[in-house]
Amino acid sequence: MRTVPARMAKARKVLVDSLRLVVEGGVSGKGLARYGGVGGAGGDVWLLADSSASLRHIKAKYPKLTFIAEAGHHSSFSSIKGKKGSDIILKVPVGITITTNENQLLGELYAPKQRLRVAVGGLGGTIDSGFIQNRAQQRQFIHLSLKLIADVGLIGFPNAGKSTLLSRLSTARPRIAQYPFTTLRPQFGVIMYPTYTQISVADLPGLIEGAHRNRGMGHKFLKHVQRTKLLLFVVDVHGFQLSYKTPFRNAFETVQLLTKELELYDECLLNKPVILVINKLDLPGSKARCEELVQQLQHVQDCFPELPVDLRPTQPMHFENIVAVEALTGHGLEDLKMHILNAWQRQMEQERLQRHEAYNNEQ
Ligand SMILES: Nc1nc2c(ncn2[C@@H]2O[C@H](COP(=O)(O)OP(=O)(O)OP(=O)(O)O)[C@@H](O)[C@H]2O)c(=O)[nH]1
Ligand SMILES: [Mg+2]
Repeated sequence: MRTVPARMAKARKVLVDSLRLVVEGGVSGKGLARYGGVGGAGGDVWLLADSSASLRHIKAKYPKLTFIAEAGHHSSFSSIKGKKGSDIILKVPVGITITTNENQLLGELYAPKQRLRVAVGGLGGTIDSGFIQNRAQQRQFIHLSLKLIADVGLIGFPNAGKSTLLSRLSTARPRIAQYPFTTLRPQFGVIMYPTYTQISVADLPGLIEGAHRNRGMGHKFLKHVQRTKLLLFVVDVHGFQLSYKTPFRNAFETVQLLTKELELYDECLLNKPVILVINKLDLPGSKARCEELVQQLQHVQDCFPELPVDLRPTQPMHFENIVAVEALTGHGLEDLKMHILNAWQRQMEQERLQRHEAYNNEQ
């Protein structure tokens, strides 16, 4: 079995969830002055969302990560209007956000077959441009960043039982083991309800204390949280210790540390509804610990000042529900599923109202 640092290093390596590309439209063709012929425009570069594509594959297939579309054809006697250069259509995974080098948003591809033009070819040489070849209109660096699209995000320190929970709630079958960092990349599952509602869940592993200082896998996976409607904090009622070199954190401290990591990553995440899942209730001594945790959370304003400053978020998290479970045996999960459904429905309704309000304001 690999050591914790070796597993973390592997996790960093196996995952390709962002890429930087150079994209450039093709040069245009020359016009033909004598006959007023127009040169063909240069080809464009497009990104096309496709479920079978992956960033890892793009990186392997095009190591230079440079995409220059074909030049437009010159105008000639036989072809007065030069042909447009071929476009490049690069298949990218669904859920990609595209930004410029200056971090300006160019677009997002949420669904298969959505496309975005990221570089435009030069305009064909005409009388206005003196029939010359025009350079591509754009050559730019673009960043592709993959964000999963899931309704629910599982957040918790290693070993808390996220994968066990995911495998119990959904059809996903992630690896489960006794050591931290078993899961090295986000895992997906879907909860099926008898009413045919389906709610997708993503296990976002690798968060540890100090992730904001880039410890462990840092905040690498937290970007996926941004698109979820609901978060589940999963904590081991018996607390967590990464290794003998790091301090032991009890369940209450774990909750605060998770809140703090979210807050440091993006304060907007704190506006999402969060359900607290207290796990491993089957182990001896759990009941008393669980009651203590619930007490502490109910009187969080009293317990808060006692926490060391470096464990304390600005504000304690307000939980929609607190649910105690045994992910291993499945005990408590039916309750949890209902809470997830209710919170998800409330959130959907709220988003619908917000869209409605925004629409009305625009009119
Ligand atoms: N006793 C008990 N053990 C549990 C429970 N849930 C999970 N475990 C055990 O806890 C260990 C870690 O579980 P995982 O589901 O792999 O935890 P994880 O949060 O996915 O961990 P990482 O992938 O390393 O981040 C495994 O040995 C599980 O069998 C539970 O409800 N009770
Ligand atoms: Mg796991």
